[in-house]
Amino acid sequence: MASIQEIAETLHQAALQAKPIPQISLVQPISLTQAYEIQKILIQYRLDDGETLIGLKMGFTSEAKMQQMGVHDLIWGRLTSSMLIPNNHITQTNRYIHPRVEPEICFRVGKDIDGELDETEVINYIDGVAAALEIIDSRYQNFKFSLEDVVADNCSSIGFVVGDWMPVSQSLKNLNMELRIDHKIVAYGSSNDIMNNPWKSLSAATRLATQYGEPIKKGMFIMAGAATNAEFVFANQTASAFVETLESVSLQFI
Ligand code: OOG
Ligand code: MG
Repeated sequence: MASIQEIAETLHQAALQAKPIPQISLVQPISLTQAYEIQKILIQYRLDDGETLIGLKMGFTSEAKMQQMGVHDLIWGRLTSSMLIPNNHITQTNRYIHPRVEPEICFRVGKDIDGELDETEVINYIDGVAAALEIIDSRYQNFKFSLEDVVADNCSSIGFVVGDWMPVSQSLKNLNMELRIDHKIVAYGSSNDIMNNPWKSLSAATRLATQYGEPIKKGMFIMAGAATNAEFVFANQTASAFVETLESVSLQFI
């Protein structure tokens, strides 16, 4: 049986080398608590390599994502500095294993949060809202995982792109959201597909961060989770995310 440190090291190397590994749960059972411990150790390796913690991401906040991946519980992961890719830039496709993209909403934290907040309170702690594109790249073969596997793998995170920040006065109710690849709409939904209200995802982030003792600091980004299913993306394609009333985001895969 591998220790949690060994599993974290294996996942860390898989990401660095862009080489998939077998699902942990097929080799040995791990609990959800152990999965979050593995994630924490994995992130510590990145921080030791000079990265900084810049935010949190929520996952499986929409029915579309839960159906697509067969995982039906909220998950959360950590965002580190190397994951943030500037809007309208290019990215090298061969640094990924089997990248997928998904349209999201990102929040910027305006003051430190040190406890659980409900969806009306949390608004007062946010100073910007933006459309975002997340790139996910499960370290597991065939993008297949259990709840514990995906948590240990920092929720498949590898990169994200954020559009221009808009004021929080912006209503986030019922906004059309689209994912395009090479200008063709490949998935669409609404901001309400994110827990009926994206602010609820943020409230859940404050609850989970409090539960796991991870402080949410001023300046951090919080990704609310995809509104639609994710789509594979390949070299020589451009992926974009549109959220009605927000500035769109785009990334070219070369
Ligand atoms: C896990 C990550 C889920 C989301 O937005 O729901 C996620 C995956 O689908 O590989 O990022
Ligand atoms: Mg996501």
